[in-house]
Amino acid sequence: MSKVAIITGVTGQDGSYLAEFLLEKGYEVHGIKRRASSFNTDRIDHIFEDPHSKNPKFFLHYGDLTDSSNLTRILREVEPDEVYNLGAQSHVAVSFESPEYTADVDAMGTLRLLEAIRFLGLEKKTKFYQASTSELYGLVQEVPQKESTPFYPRSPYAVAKMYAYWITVNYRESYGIYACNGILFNHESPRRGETFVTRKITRGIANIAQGLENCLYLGNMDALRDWGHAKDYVRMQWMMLQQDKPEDFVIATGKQISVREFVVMSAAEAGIKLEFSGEGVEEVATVIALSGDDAPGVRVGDVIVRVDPRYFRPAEVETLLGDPTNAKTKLGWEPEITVEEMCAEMVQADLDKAKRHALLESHGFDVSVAREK
Ligand code: NDP
Ligand code: GDR
Repeated sequence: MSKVAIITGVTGQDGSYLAEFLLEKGYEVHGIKRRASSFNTDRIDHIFEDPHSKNPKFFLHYGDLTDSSNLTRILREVEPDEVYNLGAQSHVAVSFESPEYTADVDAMGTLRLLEAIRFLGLEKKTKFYQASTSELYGLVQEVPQKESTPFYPRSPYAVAKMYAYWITVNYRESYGIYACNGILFNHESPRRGETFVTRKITRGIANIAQGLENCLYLGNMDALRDWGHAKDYVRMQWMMLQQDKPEDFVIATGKQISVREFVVMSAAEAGIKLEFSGEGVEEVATVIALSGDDAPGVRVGDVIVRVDPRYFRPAEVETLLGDPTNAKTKLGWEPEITVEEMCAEMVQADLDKAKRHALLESHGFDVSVAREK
């Protein structure tokens, strides 16, 4: 009998990689997707199976983390062996704009799922993974951050995730549910949402290189992050549910770079050498050399990166650096993809898209490039 898993947030970056991973392991996978006014399944379209096909292994259910009756019904129908709670309003900056909604989805949504497990008497059957976050460390109290480092959340998102973290621990201790937190540091991929900084950068550089945009506007370029690849991190989510006892783990690479360094790395991958000058809101990046043929849209001397204070946050998390020793020693987990390899993969994927757009445009087709509003 194959194991059965439910993934909330299956249409997101991690959900899509995790669904692929579990299907390859022979799981029956049930994803919960939100109703949207347009298609929102592009990250999972390639693994979607026609429900009329023989022995389908991948199923989608409409649902929402704000709706307990819906979550309880799906859990009752599916009776999963494992639940991966990846669904969230996951954008830190947006959480300042929509704090109440973020709390409802990210904090109460987690409680709703745990309560559904309890209400249905699935405490002994269903293992639960909570997508916790390095944002819990916020104003960091210790470097590098490990499982025992105190939390100091700095956004409505992080505060909501802190509730989710503790309610997961509480349901484990109170009801014996196999429930655990993966405290994941930032992880990226070509499937990363377009408004998170890495993808904003790789996509912006690719569009500028191909002449589709002129300038990339960013916020705090001094921010330091420990960036890994989502594929490595979803493997770890699964590993955490295969242990004898539930435990919380930090997942990170143990290395950090700044947003500015990520910009330079991304531009270099497109054959653009950049130099930063100026300070604060006056800081800019200028093209000082070009190589290869990926950037016909720019010339030496062009200013292609500027600061826009619109992207500053009311309270910032300046630096995050994780210590994944526990995951390495207890679970044998190691990240396999470096930040350089990940950046190269993301830039190449965005260049492919930008080149297709540029080609269509050069043949007179009207193609608009979606931008952050
Ligand atoms: P994404 O933003 O790519 O995906 C979030 C998913 O949650 C999407 O499928 C989204 O649906 C869904 N979702 C949003 N609101 C609701 C709701 N009300 N009900 C049900 N589903 C909802 O995030 P990631 O894949 O990057 O992250 C996965 C999880 O891990 C999130 O919980 C995030 O907070 C957490 N995390 C992420 C890290 C990272 O660096 N990526 C690091 C640490 C933690 P839709 O597609 O319709 O928008
Ligand atoms: P983060 O990721 O807030 O760490 O949350 P994000 O990529 O949004 O920001 C990283 C850092 O870059 C700075 N920054 C900008 N960020 C965005 N989005 N846009 C900009 O223009 C910009 N300029 C500079 C930010 O200020 C920040 O310091 C991500 C999410 O996936 C969370 O869900 C997850 O929990 C954490 O990672 C770990």
